[in-house]
Amino acid sequence: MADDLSLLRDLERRLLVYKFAIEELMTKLRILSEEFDSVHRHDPIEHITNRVKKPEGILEKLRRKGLPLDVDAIGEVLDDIAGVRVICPFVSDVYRVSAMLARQHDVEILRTKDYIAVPKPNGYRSLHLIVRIPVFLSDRVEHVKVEVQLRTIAMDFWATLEHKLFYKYDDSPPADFVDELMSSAMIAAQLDERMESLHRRIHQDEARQP
Ligand code: 0O2
Repeated sequence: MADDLSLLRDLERRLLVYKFAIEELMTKLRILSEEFDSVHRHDPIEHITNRVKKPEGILEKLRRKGLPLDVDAIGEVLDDIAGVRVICPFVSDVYRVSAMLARQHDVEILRTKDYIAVPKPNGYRSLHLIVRIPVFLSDRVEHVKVEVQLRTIAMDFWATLEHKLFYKYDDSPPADFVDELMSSAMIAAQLDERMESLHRRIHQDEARQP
């Protein structure tokens, strides 16, 4: 227990650099959002949330996965200590924001998981990027990993409610529950397609206007 307390304290100190990495990424995303809106009269970002994983959550995950309880190595073993979630109006915006981030020289894309192209078996859709960005401290530069989840409003609606509902089940939920979740995910995907098509038509009409 005493060991846990000192581990949690060390973790707390270690997490500061992840807060800085999130702040840097938030600034980058806000700039992209405002600049794109001003040039193209369309903001590809609806809103952004972020979180640094709590020390207790990190400890629990390390234990659950049988990973070493080494505070200095947590950045090597966990990719989601810092998390940023970008909610976009349309699916095309998800890929647009991801491409704009990838073009920045100080943003290194370490891994991409495209759960939009290939949704998870339960229907979960989102684009996940593990990025690494430099954080300039008083005496050194740290290269810090951040998990960026990009999704549409419809994908976020589904994922938020699925998370709430699923939490009640320690094991797998009943089969009819699974089917219902999957079919709601398909409805959300159809909604995304229809809204995307309206968006495309409106922009084509605007481009044709003298
Ligand atoms: P929280 O509370 O959001 O942080 P990992 O388990 O992270 O080591 P994995 O499985 O490769 O590695 O990660 P993946 O698939 O990239 O998913 C990580 C995060 O994506 C999750 O974090 C969720 O935020 C989100 N996610 C993935 N699958 C689902 C899903 O089926 N439903 C919902 N609602 N969200 C999902 P955490 O840590 O699980 O949760």
